[in-house]
Amino acid sequence: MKLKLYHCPGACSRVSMNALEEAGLDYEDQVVNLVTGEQKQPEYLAIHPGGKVPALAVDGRVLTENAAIVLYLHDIAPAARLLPEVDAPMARAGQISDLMWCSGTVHPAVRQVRMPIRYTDGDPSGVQAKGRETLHGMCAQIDSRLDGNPWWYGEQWSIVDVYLCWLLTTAASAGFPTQQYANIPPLIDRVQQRASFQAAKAREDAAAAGMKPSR
Ligand SMILES: N[C@@H](CCC(=O)N[C@@H](CS)C(=O)NCC(=O)O)C(=O)O
Repeated sequence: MKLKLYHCPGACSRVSMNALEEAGLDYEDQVVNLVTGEQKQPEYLAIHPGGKVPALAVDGRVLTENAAIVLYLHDIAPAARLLPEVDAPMARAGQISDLMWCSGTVHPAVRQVRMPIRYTDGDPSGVQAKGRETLHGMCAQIDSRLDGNPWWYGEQWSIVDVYLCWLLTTAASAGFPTQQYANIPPLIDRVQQRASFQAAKAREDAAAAGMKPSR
């Protein structure tokens, strides 16, 4: 099986890359430079018509959306336990719900805080303030779930922790005060100390070194 991940260093494609590393799968990676707008060029739109990263090509067939990619990787490499082993349909649906919450609910709130200008033609400050309010509610939810638990699923690391780490560090890079929540910085540390995170980060750094500067 030939796997190729289209990604951009620092972007949410890190979640899929971390999953590939955790699963120990062999894959090629190709940078799509979001700064120069490569994602909107015809070459990339032919791969992913939505013009976003990540995209995972599997023997030439393309899968998009982090949630779908990590569920697929979990299915083809179950021993890696990207998600805790469950057999009840409700528990499996709960895991899908968690991944969809990260991608469909938390990620847009983070984007609203980081890039409010994408949501309005006018003054973005009100849009950003609303985004911050929304994100505070989500951080409170994450913080309370982590109370007394090292990971989202209690004692077991999962790709959901990696997703949360990416979301929360991205929010923090836009000045959002994630450190106000007692259980969030320790989660970020734990995720970042894991070998698969470090391998993904090293691969991103190597890819970034070869990227053309922004226009
Ligand atoms: N729901 C998608 C979100 C993908 C997404 O928004 N990717 C961003 C990077 S974090 C992107 O490619 N942005 C480029 C653009 O919007 O032009 C997923 O989880 O895969």
